[in-house]
Amino acid sequence: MVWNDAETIDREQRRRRQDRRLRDVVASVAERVPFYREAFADAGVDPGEVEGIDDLAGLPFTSKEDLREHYPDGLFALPRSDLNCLHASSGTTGTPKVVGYADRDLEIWREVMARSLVAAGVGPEDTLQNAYGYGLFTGGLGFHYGCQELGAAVLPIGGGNTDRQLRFLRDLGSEVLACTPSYALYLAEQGEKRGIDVADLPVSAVVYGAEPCTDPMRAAIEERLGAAGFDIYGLSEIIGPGVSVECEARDGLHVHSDHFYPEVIDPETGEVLPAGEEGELVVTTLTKRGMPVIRYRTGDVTTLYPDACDCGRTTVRMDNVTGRTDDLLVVRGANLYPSEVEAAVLDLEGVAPHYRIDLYREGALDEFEVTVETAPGVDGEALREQVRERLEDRLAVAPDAVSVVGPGGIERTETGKARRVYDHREE
Ligand code: DLL
Repeated sequence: MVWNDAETIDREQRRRRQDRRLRDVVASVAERVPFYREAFADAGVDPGEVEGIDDLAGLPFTSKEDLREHYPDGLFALPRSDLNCLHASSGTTGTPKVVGYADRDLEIWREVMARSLVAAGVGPEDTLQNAYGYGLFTGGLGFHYGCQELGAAVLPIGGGNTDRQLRFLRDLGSEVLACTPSYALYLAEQGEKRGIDVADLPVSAVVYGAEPCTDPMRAAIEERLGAAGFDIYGLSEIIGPGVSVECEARDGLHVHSDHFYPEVIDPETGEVLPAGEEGELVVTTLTKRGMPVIRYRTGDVTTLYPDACDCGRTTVRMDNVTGRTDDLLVVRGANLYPSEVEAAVLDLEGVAPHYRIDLYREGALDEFEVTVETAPGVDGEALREQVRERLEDRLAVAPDAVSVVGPGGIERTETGKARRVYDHREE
């Protein structure tokens, strides 16, 4: 099932659409946004000469810092009177990023979210328990709009309040749960603790996103909730949730590329990488009006696959995002991504899909500690040795300490995004 023809059209036809839309958006930001006018001039780009996607690589990037520098609304292409809604990032890692939506942008959001829900097998007859946070975060309202467009019933419960979540999952019998992967696992654990047979609930699909989900985490969600997991990706700067989503083949996320054009670049050189190579995802909004962005550097690491999918969609697919370029930790001079720790230990039998990394500074030296959690009934001491060996084997820098804690020993995140890294070095 697909929501609309734009997902299955011939690639050439889509390409012509993308070319036309790119010309329009470039002309529009050059006219309306001083930041882009200057950026194009600095890069020697004449907006009138941009004919289509083939010219994209010559356009300058937009970064997170650009948004922050022009806080709150310096990148808006429309006056506030023509906007319909504003969202913002939490600002926990610096100045918030504010984004603005025109009426037409909200229509696009509804459309891509309806497409995404249909890809995950959700239908108008279903009820979706929406456990993403409402408010400035785009997760709650993005899913809400998608359900309304599709005609599915949405329960706008929002994040947290686990007792109430479990109660409604049981009493309303919702077929779909939408939340972060870490919260899906937390709900499963809490349900089990309260003697609720979570796998027996009617939930048959979990649409998870907003943070990375490793394969072992996905397997745990699917097994414990007795449901299929569908990864959905997005970011506020582009639209919110609904940039890409897995279909029933669950073999990569289909990018809604008639609205959001993806490229993958080498984060060091900025060169565009060929399909199949991993790098930083860069996205251009082709149809947004309130705050279009050209070549936005997402910081997310992925790979693009243009080959056909069994589901019939002809849109390009991306790998699930397991890390960000700015996640890079430098420990005693060696480079380390948290996802490497994850990949090294989470597939060991007996390790639960929860871990944390702590970094301290002892004098001039960095100290690096990893804590993992055991599944119930596992001998922690024996596992600790296995974990240590794995990490020493696979990482560029060996941990100074490895700790193993029992089930529930690693703090869970009830609302918002899970945190894995605690860097105490600047404290
Ligand atoms: O997290 C939008 C969203 C809400 C997506 C609900 C999916 C579901 P932001 O708060 O702006 O927007 O955070 C965007 O979160 O750049 C990624 O680093 C990360 N992220 C989002 N989805 C995924 C995913 C929302 N499926 C940032 N897998 C992005 C991994 C994800 N990381």
